[in-house]
Amino acid sequence: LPHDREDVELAVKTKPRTKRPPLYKVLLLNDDFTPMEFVVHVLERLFNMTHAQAIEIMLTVHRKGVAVVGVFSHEIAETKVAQVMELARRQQHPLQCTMEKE
Ligand code: NFA
Repeated sequence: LPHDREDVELAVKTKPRTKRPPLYKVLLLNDDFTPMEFVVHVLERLFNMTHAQAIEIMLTVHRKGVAVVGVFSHEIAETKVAQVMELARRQQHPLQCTMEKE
């Protein structure tokens, strides 16, 4: 229990703060070489999108250069980025995936 003057002061003034962990957007970047069907496949497999959703997001990346494909905790976002990069590397596609704090 606070007893010193300073501790009492703090106990009165300090708002209880519930600290939520920050969220991270996973971004997919356009390029001129990765086949559209491969991007659709990645979105279906790693981001649990339906075929229609995956086509829609792939076309957004294709037209606009970048799109958010999901929002996750830091650890999950890192894993998703690594999984996309690994699938692309295995097929020798230049597809790029990054994350940024929301
Ligand atoms: N722009 C690529 C093409 O025309 C398709 C693509 C979409 C690549 C989304 C990367 C991300 N083949």
